[in-house]
Amino acid sequence: MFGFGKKTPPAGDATAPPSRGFFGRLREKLTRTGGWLGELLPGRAIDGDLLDEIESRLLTADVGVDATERILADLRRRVARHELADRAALRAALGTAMQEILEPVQQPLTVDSARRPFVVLVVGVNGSGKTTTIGKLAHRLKDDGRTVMLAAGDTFRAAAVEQLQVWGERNAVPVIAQATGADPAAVVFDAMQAAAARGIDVLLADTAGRLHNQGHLMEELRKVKRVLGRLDATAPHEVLLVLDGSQGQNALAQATTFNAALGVTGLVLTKLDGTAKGGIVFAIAQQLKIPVRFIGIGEGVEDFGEFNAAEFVDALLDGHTPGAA
Ligand SMILES: Nc1nc2c(ncn2[C@@H]2O[C@H](COP(=O)(O)OP(=O)(O)O)[C@@H](O)[C@H]2O)c(=O)[nH]1
Ligand SMILES: [Mg+2]
Repeated sequence: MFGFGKKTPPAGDATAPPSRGFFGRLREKLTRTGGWLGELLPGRAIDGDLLDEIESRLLTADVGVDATERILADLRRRVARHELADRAALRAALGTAMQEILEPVQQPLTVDSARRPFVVLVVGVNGSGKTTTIGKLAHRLKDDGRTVMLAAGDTFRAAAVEQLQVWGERNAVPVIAQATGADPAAVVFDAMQAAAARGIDVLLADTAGRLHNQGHLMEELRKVKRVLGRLDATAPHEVLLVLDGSQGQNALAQATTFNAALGVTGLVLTKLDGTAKGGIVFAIAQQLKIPVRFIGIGEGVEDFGEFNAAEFVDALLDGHTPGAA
């Protein structure tokens, strides 16, 4: 087993200069200048009122009732005992409580080199960012020295195939596609055979996110999954669900549905840039406990990285320095 993660910079704190790279971009894009705490804390007494404000902040960001309760329970006890005397102490305690929820789902996707091709079936509703995620992931895998092939399993819309082909050209990776309306299971089956014949390391299979109704979609995706298993009983090796993080509680509902139908093994949360609902990551971690593999914070290949609990919490709480990258 080999991870293909880049070395992530160490998690910073509010006083450290903003680091470049993905963590810097994350800070810049995840929340406004100053972060969640910067907007609340200056000059405030650390008391029950402040905790109430933090609570509504968490709920508004769609952290969810359970995760919010869990984060605040210990803080309330400690504030009542005057253990958290200053901003730094509160910041540290809050950060720790938030990280404890996310750490269990910080599990990077590892490509098992014994499986060739290693098959990633990418699923999710229309517009969640599946095709974009495949493009970003293909770029990342290639950077890591792996050979990649894409399968255009979204045969419902002509534009979907073209969009995948653009990503294929951009990354110089082959795309296996058929005409609009073709059986997605057949497309993905052919792609897996082609990938095996060419000794490709990783096959990324795109799928439709909307059919005539949800029942049809789940049926079709189950068929795709089954057909892959005929070529290699262990395939697909990852069922990667892409969720639009700006959808808040809706994303959580989608995760529940897809997981019940397909057995999701990993999540990607996209569009965490420019949303106040990024707290949904906590609700998902608390309730579903499915590994969060990657997050998307924009449309470009550089706006994509492995999920890291400490970095995510730091970026949310502290924000960034204006003008720094
Ligand atoms: N801001 C932002 N836009 C994204 C992100 N990921 C995808 N998108 C955009 O969301 C739209 C839908 O993405 P697409 O990959 O076509 O979704 P699909 O229908 O699930 O394949 C496109 O315009 C993407 O550029 C992200 O992380 N941030
Ligand atoms: Mg698509």
